[in-house]
Parts: sequence; C-alpha cells; structure tokens
Amino acid sequence: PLSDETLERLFQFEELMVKYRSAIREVTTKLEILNDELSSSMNGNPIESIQSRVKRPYSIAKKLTRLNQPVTVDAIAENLNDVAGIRVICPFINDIYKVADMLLMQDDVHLVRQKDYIKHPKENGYRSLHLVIEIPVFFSTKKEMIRVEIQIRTVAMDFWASLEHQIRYKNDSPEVQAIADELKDCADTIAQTDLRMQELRQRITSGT
Ligand code: 0O2
Repeated sequence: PLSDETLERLFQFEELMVKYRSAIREVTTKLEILNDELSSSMNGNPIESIQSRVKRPYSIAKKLTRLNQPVTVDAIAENLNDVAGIRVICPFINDIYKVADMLLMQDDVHLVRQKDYIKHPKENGYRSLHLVIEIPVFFSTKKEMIRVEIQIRTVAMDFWASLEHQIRYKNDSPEVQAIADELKDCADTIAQTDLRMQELRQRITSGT
C-alpha cells in the first residue's frame, strides 16, 4: 500500500494540476471572447485555432531534474513557467501582435516574461511570440495567481515548428548539419511567404 506521505504528495500534485487546468480555461475564454468580438470586423478572425495542454508528469520531472531542482510540488510552482501551455495560431503576423496586445491590456493579466522569436528568430529558424503571464484564479476559499505560457504563431510558423519537432527526435542521421541547414532555409522561406501573404491582405483591405 502507498504510504500516507506518498498519498499526500499525489493529492497535492493533483490539486496543483487542477489549478493549471483552471488557468488554461480562464485564458482560453479570454482569447475566444476577443476572437468572437473581432470576427465581424473587416480583417476577419485574428485567431485560427487555440490548443492547450498541461505538461505531463514525466516531462515535469525531467525538466526539474535538468534545472537541478527537487521533484516536489513547491518546486513545480516556483521553477516552471510552462506547466500550463496555450498555443494560439493566427492567420497573419499582424494578428499575433494584435492578440498579444489585447490580452496584455486586460487588467487582471500580468506579464511575467516575453520572448519575441519573430523579431529575433532562434538560430535554427524557430519563430513564435512567447508570453509567460500570471492570472488570478478564484477558488472556494482563496484567489491564486497562476502562470501560463502562451505561444502565439502563424499557421505557417506552426507548420514548420510541428515538423521540426518531429524531425528533431530522429537526428541520429550522419547528415545532421545538412538537415539543420535545410530546415533553417525552409524557415526563412516560410517567413518570407508569411510577409507576402500579409502584404497581400493589406493591399486587399486597403482597397475596400
Ligand atoms: P514542449 O514539448 O513543446 O513543451 P522555459 O524553461 O520554458 O521557461 P525556455 O526553454 O527558454 O525556458 O523557453 P522558451 O524558449 O520560451 O520556450 C520553450 C518552448 O518553445 C518549447 O517547449 C517548445 O514548445 C517551443 N520551442 C522553443 N524552441 C523551439 C524550436 O527550436 N523548435 C520547436 N519546434 N519548438 C521550440 P519544450 O519544453 O521544449 O517542449
């Protein structure tokens, strides 16, 4: 049988995960409201789709170990920003900044950190806007500030990131460098296409 101590730790872990899932629901609703409101505007929906996940226990433990932290409930809340993760896929680059601005303008959303991998792409070509925010979630006896990581990217950036993620786990090929170069080249082509599509939209909407 499990010891009382183990049961208590499992219970605390589950309780923490409920908080992260609640925070995801709060932020997702905010994003859906913004999208609904703007769907009738001339530029169409700024959000194509929203995905979310709570980090799996195995990935949480792996990340804490990598950070030289103990695998405890306190260490999760203190050290990890991405237990609650939301990915927002937008049609055009402009929409990414529009969505981020509208969310950050809300007075219960507190920005903890922002990384702009669109203005400053990673060396491998990865592009996305990353926000770590804290939002209040109201429970039966208290209000708690919960962290959520939001990755905002275009359909095209998401296409590249998804495929790169798959390929990354199979990089035992002798051609590692050649593949990395080719991936980077694909990322740059995709970024140029994103810009062209945005320019096309601007030409079309300014003509109406
Ligand atoms: P998964 O499976 O997506 O969860 P952090 O410890 O997260 O605060 P870090 O590592 O500086 O600090 O975070 P960063 O760079 O803001 O975001 C990391 C996440 O961004 C990754 O999560 C990926 O989801 C995504 N990401 C970052 N770089 C790349 C990349 O080169 N390719 C792809 N496909 N995704 C990337 P995880 O935890 O690595 O994985």
